[in-house]
Amino acid sequence: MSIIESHPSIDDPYPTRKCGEAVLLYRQDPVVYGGPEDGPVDAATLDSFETNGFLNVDELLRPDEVEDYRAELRRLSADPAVLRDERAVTERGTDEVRSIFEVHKLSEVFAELVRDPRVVGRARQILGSDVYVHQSRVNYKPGFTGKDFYWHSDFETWHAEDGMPRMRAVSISIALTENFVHNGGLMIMPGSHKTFVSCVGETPADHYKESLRRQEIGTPDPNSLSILADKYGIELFTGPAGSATMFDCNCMHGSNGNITPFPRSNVFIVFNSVENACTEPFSADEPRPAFIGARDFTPVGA
Ligand code: 6CS
Ligand code: FE
Repeated sequence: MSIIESHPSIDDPYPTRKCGEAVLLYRQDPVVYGGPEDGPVDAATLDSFETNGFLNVDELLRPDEVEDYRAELRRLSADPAVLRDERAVTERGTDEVRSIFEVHKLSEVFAELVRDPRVVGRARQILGSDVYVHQSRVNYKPGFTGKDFYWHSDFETWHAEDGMPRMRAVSISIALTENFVHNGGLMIMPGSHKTFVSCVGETPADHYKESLRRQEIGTPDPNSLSILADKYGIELFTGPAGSATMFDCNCMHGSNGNITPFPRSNVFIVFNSVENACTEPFSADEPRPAFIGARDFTPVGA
């Protein structure tokens, strides 16, 4: 019987990768910090976000706008300078582009999307403050070879490796291609954002070089996942290009691989409250590079 060396404390209510046994902990942070008067999200949708940890927008971007972003996606993935950059991550075993990080700095088109009130307005409303971009990426999930993203809580990684203190960050995933039931769409366990799964293991040096292709350390054990799935269920998000899902940093989520001919590409932007700026990693020797976990906390729109 392993002794649990770590337990929640005043300075770290979310210990993880500290001991040899998984532990399920209660969330100790609010989910929604703002109100219906603070932005485009109505009261019922805010209530649903508080309960489930996510909200969907059927048509966040108009079809003509989607075309602009898809053209930018193609431009970036065909630019040799981008492909040589460490911010371009290929799929394991092939040289297919899996993700390109920091797209809001690499591309003025995506920089504009970050500042769009339909996007940042929702994030400010939910987080109840000014926000900065903790991370942005495009995920290509190409047809035939697109690999999975195993179950994980983003917050677990951002807390352990980027030094994000509390749960006051939201992600938005905007579909740039149709998300069908069969081409590896986003799955979330509704309500799982209220349980923090403390993971076993220790963060290896330069963990991101491996975890961005396939994450193992920082992913929950099968028993914890079974408990969460039995308690919360699993929701799979489908929708046309231009639709979006905004979700809490601690939702348990993942997506399957894509063996269909139809790519499942999205742009993914993480907003963190300026009142929750990252400090030192809670469970890693070094913070990850700034292109993955931003160290510039300048509010969007400042
Ligand atoms: O490690 C991270 O920060 C990234 N990994 C995943 C699978 N989701 C969140 C984030 O993009
Ligand atoms: Fe994730």
